[in-house]
Amino acid sequence: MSEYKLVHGRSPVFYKRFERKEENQHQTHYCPGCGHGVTHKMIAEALDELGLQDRTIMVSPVGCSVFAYYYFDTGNVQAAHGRASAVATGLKRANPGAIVISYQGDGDLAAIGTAEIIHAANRGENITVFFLNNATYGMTGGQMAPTTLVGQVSTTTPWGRRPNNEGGPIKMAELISTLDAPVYVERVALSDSKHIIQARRAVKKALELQKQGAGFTMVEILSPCPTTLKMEPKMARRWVGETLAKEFPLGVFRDRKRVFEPISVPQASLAEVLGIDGKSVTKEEGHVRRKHTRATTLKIAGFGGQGILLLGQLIAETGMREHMEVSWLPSYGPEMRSGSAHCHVTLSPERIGSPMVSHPDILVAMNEPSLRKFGAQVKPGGTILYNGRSLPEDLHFDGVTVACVPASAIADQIGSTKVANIVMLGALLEATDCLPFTTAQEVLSSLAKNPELTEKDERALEEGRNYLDTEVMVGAQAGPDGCGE
Ligand SMILES: Cc1ncc(C[n+]2csc(CCOP(=O)(O)OP(=O)(O)O)c2C)c(N)n1
Repeated sequence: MSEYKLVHGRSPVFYKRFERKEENQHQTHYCPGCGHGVTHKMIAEALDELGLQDRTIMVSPVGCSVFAYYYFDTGNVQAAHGRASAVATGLKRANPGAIVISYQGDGDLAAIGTAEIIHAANRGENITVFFLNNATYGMTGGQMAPTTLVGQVSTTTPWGRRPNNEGGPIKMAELISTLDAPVYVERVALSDSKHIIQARRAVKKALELQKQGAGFTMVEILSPCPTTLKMEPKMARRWVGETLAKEFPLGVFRDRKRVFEPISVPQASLAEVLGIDGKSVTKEEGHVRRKHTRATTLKIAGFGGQGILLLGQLIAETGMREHMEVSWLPSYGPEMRSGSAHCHVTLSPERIGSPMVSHPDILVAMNEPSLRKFGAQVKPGGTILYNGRSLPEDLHFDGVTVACVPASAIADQIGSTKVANIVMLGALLEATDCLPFTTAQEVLSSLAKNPELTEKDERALEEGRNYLDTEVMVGAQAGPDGCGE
């Protein structure tokens, strides 16, 4: 009897066990006959054959492609709808040794993410894009996609797509290959075994080119979505070959060497531009780094026009000059003035994972609505600075230190309501000791443009600090100051 060898098995690039409910463990998220499963397999096998698993980062955006992170035992990053190629750009630039894959559907890549893909391709980012074109919005139940065929019925074109109303199908492979930078663009189809073998070759080639640092590569994969087509899997495959591939011809649209050499920015020149010395900072070098052993998080909130975002930037800049890792995340309404505005700031001795601050150590509330909205979020032992002479009668915050500073009134006395945020900065530095006062003074004077306002800023910083003595601290408990010790 001849010996049998197992030739088909689960690729080691897939997790051994998928994160699914127990009763669904035997199946994937994908519908029977869906092209995503086949494409996953091709990518996993190619990564394995090229020995790239440990260097790979998959970017999964919104759509059925999002499920990729349940299957690939590689690095995984989930991106907002359409933003995968922009996120992949950042990942690749920060980790040039990584193999970065942007895995996108047609709604994602050719509708909401059109700008991102065009510009990533035009810059010649050294990433690989696998573009799954199933001519529909699969995940949301079959709305028209940019690649839906003329006459094709979808939930948003029940009469069939009409080019004079909805435009015609967008041919991304052709469009991308009009740009100078892409090195490899091919369209393949999952219509039958012969074409799947061709698709497999294209997938592997694109990854191999990325491994060589060749430049931007994209494979458009025509794929069946039996569920939205309301067809048996076999029929859906045939439809891909006989109907979809007629509108989207298969073939290689670009296969050539890079026309632009990749730019490499020497660290020194970047450092010069940013006005920093370019050396990495050791823990011993930073005074504050040694003092703080954990991150200090702040939320600064008020209304537009109060300098809320600027106050956050000043704090972040001061932290930066103290050799700390910093982040600043603004959030504001569409109105420039009077709408609500807040920002999240983190000062940390270590790299910062996320700039979001849900429970701050310190809240600066420049108006009453902000105090009501964010006050309860402050961590126990933290600090609230409130722009007012006293707290509203119905508000009490247990376990936190509250400092009421009439920053707007003080600013008015100085001669400009605009400097209320700087009064608060002075008070904040005094109340929490989280950054040195002298460094904040330096930051203020280095940003100075208008001498009259500069003088007011300096006074405001000083008066904010002086105002804050122990008498205005309500509910203070000795010790915690909201800063990492
Ligand atoms: C910003 C945003 N807009 C819209 C949606 C809703 N949405 C979820 S999936 C999807 C369509 C995805 O279609 P496609 O990229 O073709 O992927 P498929 O599911 O067909 O693989 C949409 C519109 C969303 N999640 N986020």
